[in-house]
Amino acid sequence: MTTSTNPSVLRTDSVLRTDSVLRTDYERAVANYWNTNRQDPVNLRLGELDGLYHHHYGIGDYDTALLDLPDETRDEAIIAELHRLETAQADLLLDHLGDVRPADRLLDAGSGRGGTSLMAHARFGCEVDGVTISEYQAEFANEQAAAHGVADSVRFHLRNMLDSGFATHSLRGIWTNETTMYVDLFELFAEFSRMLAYGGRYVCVTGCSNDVTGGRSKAVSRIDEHYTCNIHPRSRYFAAMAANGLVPINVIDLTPATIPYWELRAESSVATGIEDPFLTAYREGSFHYLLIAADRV
Ligand code: GPP
Ligand code: MG
Repeated sequence: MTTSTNPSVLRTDSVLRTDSVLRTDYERAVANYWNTNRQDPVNLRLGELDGLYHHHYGIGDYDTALLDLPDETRDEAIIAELHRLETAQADLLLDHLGDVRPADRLLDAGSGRGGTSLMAHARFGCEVDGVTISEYQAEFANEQAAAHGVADSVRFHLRNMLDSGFATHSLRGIWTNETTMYVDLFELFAEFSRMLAYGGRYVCVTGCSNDVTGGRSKAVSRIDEHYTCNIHPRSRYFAAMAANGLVPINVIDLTPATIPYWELRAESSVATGIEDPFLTAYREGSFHYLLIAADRV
C-alpha cells in the first residue's frame, strides 16, 4: 500500500494522536463534548475559588442559613458551599484508597480538570497520573498542576482509560470519580486489574441504576442524554469486579448524602437543568450514588 492512499497521512500530528486514543465514534462524541464544553460556570466558578477544578458532585449537608442571605451575597455563598461539598466528596474517595506511601503510584482514570489528582498528591505525596480522552481537559489539568507547583509529580495524559499503557502491576491505587458510565465495565476492570499491584486498591464513585426497580427510568435516561453517557445497573459493577479479581471491601450508598447538594445546586445561578432529573431519580429510588472500594487479589 502506498501512503498516498491512506487519508490519515494528510492529517496533523495532533489528529493522529487523538485517533490512536479514540477508537469508536462514541468515544469521539464523548471527547468532543468535553473538548467543546469550556464555558461551564457550574464547574469553573467553583474551581476558581481555590484552583481545584472538579467534575463530580458533592456530599454532605449544606448550611441552610445561606438560603436566607441577602441577594448581594447569597449566590456567591451558595457557589462556595457547592464547592466545599464537591471537595468533601473527593476527600471521602481518597479516604478509601488505604495506606498510600510517597513511593507509590496512583492513577486517576477519567481525570477531568484534575481536582481529585491534585488533592491525592497533596495528601499522599506520591506521583499521580491522570488520563482523559479530552485534549482540552489534559491541557487544562496540566496547567493547574503547574500552577500548584506539582507538575513534576502530577501529570495528565491524553489516553484512553481502557488502554492507558501503564505497566502491569505498577499501581498502588486507581480511582474513577464518576467516569465509569462512559465505558464497558468488563473491559475497564480487566485493564485496572492488569495495572494494579497485588493488594492494590480500586475506588469507584458512580451513579448507577437500581436493578430492584428494573429497567432504566425516564429520569436516568435524561441524565444519560444530558452527558452522552450510559449509566450501568448496580449489579454490573459487582459482576465486572468479580470477573477481574477485584474484591469489594467497602460499599457505601451515598444517595442520602448527595441529595442536599442537588437541592442547593437547584437554588444557585449555576444550575444547568439536570438538577430535577437527579433529584427525581434519587428520590424515586431508580438511581443510587455509590462508593465501592475493592482490593486486587
Ligand atoms: C461530571 O460532572 C458528570 C459526569 C461525568 C457524568 C454523569 C455522572 C453520573 C454520576 C451519572 P460535571 O461536574 O462535569 O457535571 P456538571 O457540569 O453538571 O457539574
Ligand atoms: Mg460539576
